[in-house]
Amino acid sequence: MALNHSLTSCPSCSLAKVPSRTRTFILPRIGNFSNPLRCMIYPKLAKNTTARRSANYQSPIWDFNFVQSLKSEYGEEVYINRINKQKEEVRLMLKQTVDPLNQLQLIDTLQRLGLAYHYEDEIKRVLMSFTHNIHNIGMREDLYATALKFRLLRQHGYDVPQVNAETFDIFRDEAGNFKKCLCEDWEGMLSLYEASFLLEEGETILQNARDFTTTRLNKFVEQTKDQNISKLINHALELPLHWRMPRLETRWFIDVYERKQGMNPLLLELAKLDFNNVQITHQNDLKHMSWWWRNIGLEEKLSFARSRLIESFFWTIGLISEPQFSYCRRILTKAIALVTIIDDVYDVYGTLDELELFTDAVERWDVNAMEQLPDYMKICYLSFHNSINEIAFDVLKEQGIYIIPYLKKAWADLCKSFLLEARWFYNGHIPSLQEYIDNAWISISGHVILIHAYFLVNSPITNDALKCLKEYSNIIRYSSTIFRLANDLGTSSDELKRGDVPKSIQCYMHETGVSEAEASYHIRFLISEIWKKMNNEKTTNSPFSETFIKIAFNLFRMAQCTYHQGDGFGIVNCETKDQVLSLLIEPIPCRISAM
Ligand code: 0FV
Ligand code: MN
Ligand code: MN
Ligand code: MN
Ligand code: MN
Repeated sequence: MALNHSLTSCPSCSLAKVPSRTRTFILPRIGNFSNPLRCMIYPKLAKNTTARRSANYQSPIWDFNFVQSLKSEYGEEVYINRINKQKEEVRLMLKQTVDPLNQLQLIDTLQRLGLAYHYEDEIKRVLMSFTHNIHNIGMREDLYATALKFRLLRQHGYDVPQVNAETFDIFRDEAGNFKKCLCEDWEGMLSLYEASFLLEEGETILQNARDFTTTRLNKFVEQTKDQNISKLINHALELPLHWRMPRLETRWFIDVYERKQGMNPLLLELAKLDFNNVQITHQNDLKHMSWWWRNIGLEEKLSFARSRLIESFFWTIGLISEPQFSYCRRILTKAIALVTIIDDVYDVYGTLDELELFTDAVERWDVNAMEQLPDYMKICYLSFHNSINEIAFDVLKEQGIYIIPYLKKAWADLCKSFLLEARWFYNGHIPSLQEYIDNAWISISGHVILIHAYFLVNSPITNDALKCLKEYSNIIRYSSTIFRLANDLGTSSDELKRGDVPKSIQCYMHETGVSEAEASYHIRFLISEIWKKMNNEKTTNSPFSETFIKIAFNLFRMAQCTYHQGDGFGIVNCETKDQVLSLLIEPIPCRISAM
């Protein structure tokens, strides 16, 4: 079955007179990876004289001793007691708030302050009441309230229609345009802007809302003299809430909330204390993983490759930050750190002969297959093989489920896709964008991360979900594809310089003759189109748990966060460093008020 979806053409590229066949973007095809690539084992291994590429990656900036020395006072009993007491006060507040708009605002604030995970059931109950019309009286003409309600309901998986007497119709004129008189209501515009990013495919009213509010908010920012308002709007225009890494957004919002008029000091203090408390759990996870990384020794043995333990762990915070998911974070850190090393083996260091052998060994999942590998690959293979088998052992022991076939398939598909890229590189082949994406949505490793995550989030494992995992169902394909495209936007210029396959931008330029700027625009356009398909996955029946779906969404958010200003993963002295500091290293100063 092919998943062909014609998309509206990218405005930039249609201007550039791209032949019409290239305007149809086809998402990754199912079935590509069920036929194993034939592995040709070359008889001779590379000689010592092999010329190898180098990526000149920087050494890690966070050292083992520094990580082990992390300490925070916010785990002391006095803080924990305070959190527990305040948590219950807020629970009561949630129960006693009855005004619909206040309810919505409280939920939004709790989410943005990173506190919503304490109140999942309560929040569900309140939102459920908003699906009954009776509850909405009085809010219909308030753009801010209407858009906020729409966003929260969609965020929580309710399939609220875009066209509906109670949603946005009232704000549009007879011609269907949003009314000009809305423009002065910046809070309403901002609320509609954020809501519009939950649009699904074909929802033109929301697409119009997005274009309209983007233009108007940009104008508003130019004119306003209020620094605080500009700051809020600029932050939203830079990246919408729905696209942001949740934990970073929490850290940012706590500061914003502190300066907000009419803020609730109880919520503020709880947010800070809870942030600091969760940070301690993250620090412990990190210390644990830093021991593992040191013991496994790949940083020393494979010095050509990126050693990115902290950055890998930071990624897992982006995927799932709640304290109860330590085990999931730890295992995903292993997967990401190992993918990174293996990616460098394929992209930078290995010869084609060696890569064929390595791919064969992973497909066979057999330590005997190691014998043919050069020494540097032996250590890489065995540490990888042992680490992944250990994960499977834990799941077998704890849950009684044998997951090797799933893990093995995910890693073998990954290595086969790496190998295909290496072959393209050595043959000088420049694929079409479609041919490239059919492979590259796998080579970005999103499916590896998601498949591991599925078995680690403690939701019941079901046959339906297993089937979807095996077939790489839509949600896995979409989030991996946008992860890939975002990575290409941030990393391909360096990759090309060091020698690597052409990435999406270059494939598209080669195929259509457009400029680099136009090709980048087209790739951004594709990302936002696929994101609409992702949104649809949230509101359709899915065999996956909410937690798993959240991780799949966060995969893209993390990619956005990592690559929107370049290669935030490979390059160590960049924005990621400050983000690591603010989430993992520095607590939020907080003196607790009188008890
Ligand atoms: C991306 O690096 C990267 F590090 C990968 C695929 C490993 C997994 C990493 C994360 C989840 C952050 P690079 O740009 O070299 O990847 P490609 O696929 O372009 O070689
Ligand atoms: Mn690479
Ligand atoms: Mn690669
Ligand atoms: Mn890349
Ligand atoms: Mn839907």
